[in-house]
Amino acid sequence: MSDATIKGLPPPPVKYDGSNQRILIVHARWNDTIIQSLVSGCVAKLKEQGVKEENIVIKTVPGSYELPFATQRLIAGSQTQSSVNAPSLLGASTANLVNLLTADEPSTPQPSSAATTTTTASTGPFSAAISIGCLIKGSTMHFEYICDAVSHGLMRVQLDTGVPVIFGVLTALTDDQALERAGLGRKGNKGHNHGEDWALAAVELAAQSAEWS
Ligand code: DLZ
Repeated sequence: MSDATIKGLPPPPVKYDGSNQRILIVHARWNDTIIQSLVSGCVAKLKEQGVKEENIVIKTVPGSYELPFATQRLIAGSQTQSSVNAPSLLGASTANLVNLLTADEPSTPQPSSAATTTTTASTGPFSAAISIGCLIKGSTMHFEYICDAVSHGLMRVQLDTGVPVIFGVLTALTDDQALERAGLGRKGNKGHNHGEDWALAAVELAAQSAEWS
């Protein structure tokens, strides 16, 4: 038997189709180098799975502690909007479906083209959400409290809203652990970008939960 690790996720049994999915990414801005790499890897893999660029909505919060609240509000908002404005996603012009990497901008609805519906970009329920953060242990108990709150908070959001929420939060004991999990390792091993795995999990859960419900 080789020394290779047995840990990890094998390739999915089928390739899930994300072409009709609308995916929310909410990311913290703490530990920005790592976050940027995780988000880029995640977006690239979502597109590989067929998710359209205009159906990837990215929002930011200051730190990981804010992730559960923001994720919950954004999911709930998308569900409310879609019930008010039912024929949203499929009939809407892609130009009107917000807003890749305009994270810090409020998502301003664009005027619809005459050829499409009057639906605006920001309507349509999210098929799944990916909450991304990076917690790195310091010298106090802060790390433990935030890890605990965020993991429980995000679990609660997905069970309460019925929308899959992918746990994209690195909980690293050292900078190097975090860098390796963002594909940025600096000790001769670049590691693996976990943002890619989170994208695959989101598309799979979105596809499966549509069938399970
Ligand atoms: C305060 C803080 C610390 C010390 N470390 C991190 C971290 O490693 N990763 C992260 O995402 N956020 C950190 N924060 C900020 C908190 O998550 C939060 O934004 C503040 O406590 C305000 O609620």
